Amino acid sequence: MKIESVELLRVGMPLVSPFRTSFGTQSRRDVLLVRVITPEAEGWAECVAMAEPLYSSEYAGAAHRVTADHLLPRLFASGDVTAAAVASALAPVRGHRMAKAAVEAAVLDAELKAAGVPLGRHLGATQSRIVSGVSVGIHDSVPELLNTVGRCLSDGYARIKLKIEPGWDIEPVAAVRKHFGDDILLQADANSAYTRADARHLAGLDPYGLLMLEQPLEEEDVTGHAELARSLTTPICLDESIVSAQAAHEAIRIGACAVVNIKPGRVGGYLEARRVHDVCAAAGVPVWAGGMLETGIGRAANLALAGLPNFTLPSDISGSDRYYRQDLTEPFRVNDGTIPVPDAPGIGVAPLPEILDELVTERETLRP
Ligand code: OSB
Ligand code: MG
Repeated sequence: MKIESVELLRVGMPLVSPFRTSFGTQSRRDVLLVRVITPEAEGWAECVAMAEPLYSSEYAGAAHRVTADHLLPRLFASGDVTAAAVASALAPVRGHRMAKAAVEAAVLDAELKAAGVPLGRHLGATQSRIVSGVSVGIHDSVPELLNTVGRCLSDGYARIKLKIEPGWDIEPVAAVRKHFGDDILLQADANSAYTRADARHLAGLDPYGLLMLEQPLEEEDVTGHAELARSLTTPICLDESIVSAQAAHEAIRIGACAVVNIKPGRVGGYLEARRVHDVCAAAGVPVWAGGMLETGIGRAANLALAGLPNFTLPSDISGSDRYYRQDLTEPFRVNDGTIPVPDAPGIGVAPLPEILDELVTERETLRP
């Protein structure tokens, strides 16, 4: 496919309410969008890097610069491109997986839109609806948390994930379990807020029947997760630590996780995400689709990936209205606790032009 130009857009998206995690409070998303223009079709992708380097080392401003200054020149130099060849063209650049993922995803969307093939079908999705869970931020008090969780359950969400940190862990988990009963699907995510020395404390979560405890220790401490896994009955899920299919393979081999959260941005793209899925499937480790407060652009593509057969646990893909009063695309809605996988070509959606114009803060066009 011949690329005529690539547009990098920055969009400011206010969140409906602040989202607090162990790494900080988000009240706005600073989104980098990648638009690939070819003679046959236009492809769109969203970079999941956040405004600040707090979840991981990447952030939107850096993703924007590395894409314009280092990734696109390499993509352009490779001549006619296919999505399957993007990763190897960008491989000389170390790291920056979220930026690379967005470039590859935009090329893939253009390619599939030109061919009339939906992303789900291209990736091998076997499920047409994705079970929708919700990630509930850290609250100021337990009563406020119970109120939020109650609202999520009445909105039909099939699983609740509580963000935790030291000082907000056993008590909120115990309170939610007691108030809503043993039947609700419940899990916790620490975003690496603990250390190996907290093993005894974290065992305090074991009585509450959590589906999993996500990323208690820091990204690099895969060995620590393996040790911790041996001292807890709650299954460990890794998010931040799983940066590639290789990392997934090794984490599973040493017993660091019984479950894997898959985020395409974190692993460098949808094609690598599928390899992570395959490695986990071969090892009998179930996976689920994570989220990064995506707009409809990223949400659509994540739904396609989540249709693969080993995505057997509820996702973090909630409805657009969980985060945005006005999404960039037609909004995604939860129905009976699920969201359908888009079935139109490519990711199946594109930004609504008038909404995009209203929210865009910066545009840069690059040409071969
Ligand atoms: O750790 O899963 C995470 C949001 C931003 C960064 C990291 C995480 C999250 C979430 C929310 O938990 C997922 C979502 O609803 O998009
Ligand atoms: Mg997480």
